[in-house]
Amino acid sequence: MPRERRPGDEPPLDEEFPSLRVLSASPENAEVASRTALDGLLTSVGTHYIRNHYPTPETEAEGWTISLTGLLDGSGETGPNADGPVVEMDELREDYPTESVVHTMECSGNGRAFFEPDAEGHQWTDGAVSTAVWTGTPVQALLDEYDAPAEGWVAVMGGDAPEGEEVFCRSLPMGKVRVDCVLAYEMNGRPLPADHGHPVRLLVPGWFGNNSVKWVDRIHVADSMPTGEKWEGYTKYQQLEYRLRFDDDEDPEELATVETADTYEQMMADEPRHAYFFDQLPKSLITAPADGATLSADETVEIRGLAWAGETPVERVELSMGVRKSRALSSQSEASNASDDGGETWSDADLGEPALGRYAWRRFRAEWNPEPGEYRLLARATDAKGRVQPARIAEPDPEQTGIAGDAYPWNTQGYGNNAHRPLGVSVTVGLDEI
Ligand SMILES: Nc1nc2c(c(=O)[nH]1)N[C@H]1C(S)=C(S)[C@@H](COP(=O)(O)O)O[C@H]1N2
Ligand SMILES: [Mo]
Repeated sequence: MPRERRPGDEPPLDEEFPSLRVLSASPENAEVASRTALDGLLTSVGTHYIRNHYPTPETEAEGWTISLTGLLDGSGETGPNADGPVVEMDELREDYPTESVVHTMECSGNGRAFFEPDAEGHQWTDGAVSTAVWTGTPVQALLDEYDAPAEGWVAVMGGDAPEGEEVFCRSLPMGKVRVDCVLAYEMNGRPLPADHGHPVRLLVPGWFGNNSVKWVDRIHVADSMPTGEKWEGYTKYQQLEYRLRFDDDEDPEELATVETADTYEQMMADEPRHAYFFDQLPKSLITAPADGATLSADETVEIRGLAWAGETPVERVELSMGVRKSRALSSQSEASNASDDGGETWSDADLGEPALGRYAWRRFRAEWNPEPGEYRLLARATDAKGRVQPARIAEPDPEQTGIAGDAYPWNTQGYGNNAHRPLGVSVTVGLDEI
């Protein structure tokens, strides 16, 4: 049964999840330790990354309820103390339709470790991304049952904050929620494990993990996001965290309506404000060969990996095999100009079918017959909107608020890094023969 894992508990987090690299044992934060473990379309429950702001709470499905407040069931919009109808877990499972969605979930802090200078927060590298099958009740069905308005915001709250701490509350536009969001009570066909939100979590397909609230105990519907003094204790994780910010001292404006809320894309096109991390950005990972591998020069090498872009289909993955040292280079004169770190020439990889739906990553692969040498392999994804992974992270520059000059904007909290260069792998092919 789900339980609270207290510091000093046995087994420790790293023994319970040997495929994960633990960044903090309490609250539980752990990323997939090796890309080899991601080399497939689905991630097992024990390999899925975990990201918590507070320790995993002790919860039971029996007796768990979700309160519905705000513009539901004909009641008016109210504040944090509003009363409303409650839905029990049994009702959610039995009285509503059931839907499953395969979702590649990435933490918006994934890749923070590559920011220079450092960005504050856990130093996730490349393993805060995973893909699972999530099953539950479409939120739309619940909204209809309780006569929710057609527009506005749905604020979803987690039951994990200890007394006096900020509630993990996320606001989602009604449009998104009605289309595809699910109140999930199963992960990969089994009841939700404690660390992933037992007994029920919100699942926001294609959007960054921070939107998928775990341990949901309240849903509040209103014309605007919960903001301002009235909602003290509920605004931090929407208004201060998970937004693109360039200066810690600056208080971002509380952009409360659907019209005024920035998404990262609107911001790129528009005047810079403080985009919320909603939809995921295009990104790719080479999962084979492994970083640091030594390969035989006599065999064809299969390069494999995964690419995702949130709600948008991935349309193309390109590979670059940079030559750092090769037989050709070493036998040439110095005039032949040193090595190439990758990124100078690109060729298309073969894309796998989007077999698990539009919110799941796609596989890519390519065959490669290198001569002996040392190489740096890079992958770069492009999506159907024409968004391409940039090469690197920019220097801190408050003027650069979007992707420009092939660089991702440095930001104080280190969110959303989808630059391809830090994610490359280095391999040696038949070194002895050089
Ligand atoms: N209630 C609650 N929900 C939460 C969080 C949290 O700390 N509390 N973390 C969020 C973040 S930042 C991410 S990336 C995902 C991670 O989900 P997972 O632990 O199942 O991988 O959960 C989200 N939902
Ligand atoms: Mo996250």
